Amino acid sequence: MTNPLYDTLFGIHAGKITPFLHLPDGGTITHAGFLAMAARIAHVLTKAGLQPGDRLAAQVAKSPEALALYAACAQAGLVFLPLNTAYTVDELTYFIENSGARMVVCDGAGADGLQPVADRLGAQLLTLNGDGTGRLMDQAKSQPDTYPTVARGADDLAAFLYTSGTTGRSKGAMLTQANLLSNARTLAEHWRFTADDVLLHALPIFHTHGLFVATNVTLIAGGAMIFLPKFDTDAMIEKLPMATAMMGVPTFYTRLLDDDGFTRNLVRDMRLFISGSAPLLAETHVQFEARTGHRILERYGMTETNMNTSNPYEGERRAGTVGFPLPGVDLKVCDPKSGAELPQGEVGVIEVRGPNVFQGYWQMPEKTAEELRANGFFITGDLGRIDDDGYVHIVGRDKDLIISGGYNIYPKEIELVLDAQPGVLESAVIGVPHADFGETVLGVLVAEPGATPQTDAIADAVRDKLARFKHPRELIVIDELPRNTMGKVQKNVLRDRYREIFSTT
Ligand code: MCA
Ligand code: AMP
Repeated sequence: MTNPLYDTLFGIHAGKITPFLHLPDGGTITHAGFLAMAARIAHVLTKAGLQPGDRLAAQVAKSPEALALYAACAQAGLVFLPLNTAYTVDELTYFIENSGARMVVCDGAGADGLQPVADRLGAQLLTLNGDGTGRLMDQAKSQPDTYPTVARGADDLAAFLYTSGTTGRSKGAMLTQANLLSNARTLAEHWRFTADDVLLHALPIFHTHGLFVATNVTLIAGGAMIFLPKFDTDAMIEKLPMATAMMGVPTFYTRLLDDDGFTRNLVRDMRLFISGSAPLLAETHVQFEARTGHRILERYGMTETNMNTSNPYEGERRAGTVGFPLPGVDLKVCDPKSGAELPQGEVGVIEVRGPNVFQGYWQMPEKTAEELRANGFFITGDLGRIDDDGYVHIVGRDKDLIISGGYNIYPKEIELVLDAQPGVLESAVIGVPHADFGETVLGVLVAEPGATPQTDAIADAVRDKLARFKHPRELIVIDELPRNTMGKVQKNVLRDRYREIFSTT
């Protein structure tokens, strides 16, 4: 194979006129049509001077063209760097600079803000709008429908996904072709995906879940996707009868269950519902089965590792657990301090090793060494235990992380912004339960002596700097933060104190 990722996921569909993408308006794009679109884009990228191994950063709305940009990067041997559409210019500047991206593709609406950044950092900029218009596709129109696939090896980098850290600095997780392909193969087989499957795809395509899990699994199996621009309960209810499988974050499931129009009859032809990215409440699992007769299959993964564990396809899908390590993945539960493996049943930090595990953080050898052991085990920072039957339970986190509607939010990043605001002595950002998003963000502030922090002005400052989903839903000023004898802020005390603050929303 000249380029395992492209050949295995995309090239195998050459000449097929079977539907690949079903669009909201009822139109379809065939496999062959999709590959032609990708080839035209790949020509544009190559003619722009991009070389194999160069990074291409994309902050674009979900569309067939956006997905074809991923395929084009694979075909042209580029490293694809997808970015959350909610990121602000401040956040994007860091990603572009840190990755050394040579090209940025963004929505036309964001181009004015990003052009000076791209110019300063020596990156080219093209636009791609949610409706498929923009400079990228204008240039692609006149390009040939086939492209000579650039030779790449399985160990070459295929993608960078940025993930925040406990220090507040985002890190570029480097994923190779082999990382992505091994997981795609394993999952397609484990979940029994075939060319007959039609996956209802409503996830964003800038994260592992929507891009690598949902899309790569469908591609490797030769199936099709109903490609919705975003999650919308009515659209899901309309399209579910045409689907055989769905993947979603827990919020998808709770929102569907909240709608009376979501009935057993709608899902009569479905064979599989998968949940991940955040804990699925056992209660949701039970309610879903009662409503639909389907038991949701929960799995567990990370940006750095793709998927690590899954409940079984056949056999008991156990609520409140993430199932068993996937074939080829070694998983152990270790003492957080010593790193020693703990006896089965005890709670500790989950470590994983396998062909799915990333290569490290881009240009951050120290960070990589802190989390990726020399023996190949990655320290996930998730706290878990393995029960008597071998099911893995995630019971908490050793890392300071909030997961809101499936998006990861690192409190440190927000605290750094809050701490810099006038009148703020210090801050603590915590996750509190939220009916829709699972968890949401609460900012707790302590005033400088004699000062009164202006929470509205502070909220404005946060808005300029950080993506919307990271904004504290509320800012509270208190006299002092609870601390332990070592002086460390006791976030668990704050979480307990405010756990019901959004209980009615
Ligand atoms: C949108 N908003 C959010 C979120 N999403 N705020 C907090 N958390 C969120 N997740 C903001 C909106 O900008 C909006 O702001 C307000 O909240 C309400 O928006 P709403 O219309 O209700 O939201 P939505 O647009 O319907 O989106 C909610 C969503 C979406 C459908 C749950 O967030 C989503 O698709 N999440 C999936 C994330 C995902 O793919 N994660 C996988 C990561 P305003 O108030 O200004 O209107 S990969 C991963 O974690 C690993 C590898 C794994 O295991 O999969
Ligand atoms: P990310 O860094 O965005 O890839 O998010 C990965 C994190 O999401 C993991 O480290 C877990 O904390 C969490 N996660 C993913 N899947 C699950 C799940 N099924 N149950 C609980 N947490 C999960």
